[in-house]
Amino acid sequence: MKTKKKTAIITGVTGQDGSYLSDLLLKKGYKVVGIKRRTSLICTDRIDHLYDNENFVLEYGSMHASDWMYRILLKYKPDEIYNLAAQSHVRVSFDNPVETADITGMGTLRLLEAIRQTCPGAKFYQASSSEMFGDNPEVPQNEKTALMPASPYACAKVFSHNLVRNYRIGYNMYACSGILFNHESPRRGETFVTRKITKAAARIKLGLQEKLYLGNLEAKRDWGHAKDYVEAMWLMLQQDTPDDYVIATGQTHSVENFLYFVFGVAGLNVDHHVEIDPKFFRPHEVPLLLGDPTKAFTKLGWRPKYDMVKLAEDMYESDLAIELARMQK
Ligand code: F7E
Repeated sequence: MKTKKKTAIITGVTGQDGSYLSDLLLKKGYKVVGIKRRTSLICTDRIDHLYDNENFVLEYGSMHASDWMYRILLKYKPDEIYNLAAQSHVRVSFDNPVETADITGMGTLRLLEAIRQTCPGAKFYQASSSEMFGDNPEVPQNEKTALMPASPYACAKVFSHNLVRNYRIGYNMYACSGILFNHESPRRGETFVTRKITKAAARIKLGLQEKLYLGNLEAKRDWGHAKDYVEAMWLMLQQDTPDDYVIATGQTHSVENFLYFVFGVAGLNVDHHVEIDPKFFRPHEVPLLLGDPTKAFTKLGWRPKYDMVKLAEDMYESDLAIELARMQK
């Protein structure tokens, strides 16, 4: 007997995680409905390779509104919904706190409420974040660590995180939060610090750029590869009961370490090319993130394949190839 193809809805499908999750679910035989907000400039680079895939559909929708949510949920009757849409840049959230709270916080409430009213049996994944631990000095951080958000972005993520628990208990919905620590890749946005460093190193190496300006080099992050982390998202929705999980590598490195490692791989001298610019500092910094993924290891059987070194090499090699290809055009 032929089993019915599963349907998944992914908000934020044009982002790093949305694109890797689409790749993964399509490979597993899902139909994927990707939601993107309308922009006058086309920004679908990360999913352009899926354009001809008959199991991949794009629909418009903004987290500021909910009319489309009811329409799309009734139209596709999804088995799984992954809420990856957000204003996800922490520094930007200090400048645009209201917009961030509306997309990253209220957007989740709009979606949960639309699911509750149209398809309460669907499984829901929420992209929670290690930023929610904020400046809590307790390490390593696990699912029980107190949340002390240190930015409008993190406050909005805490709001969403609490809602997931509320809908799970209050309405018996299958709703999970993945508390994902920083995850990067060659598809990472260019203003996040890892990609900023690997892209600049490639451009400096090729003589296309002289200087790289950075902010706080002392901050420490637990960096993993986004490709590994989307597998954890999927695993969370395949369990018998819904729950929240920390997804991390269990290793932490400073921004300075990451910078020296990448410049070392490129054969570049940090002192010649890197300068500190106060505009990249944050009003309230998160100094140290280090995750304890024991629960995900034991309950989901999840393991990351990449550590910081493999991740940084992957990103630098990709940026070098991109810049070389641009030069040859
Ligand atoms: O900053 C420091 C900065 O912007 C990392 C998002 O995906 O992960 C991400 O949030 C650290 C911070 O990521 C620059 O002060 C120094 O301490 O790469 P980032 P983030 O803020 O940790 C979490 C898990 C999320 O959920 C978020 O959505 O690097 N830093 N110099 C800098 N950061 C940036 N962006 N640019 C600099 O020049």
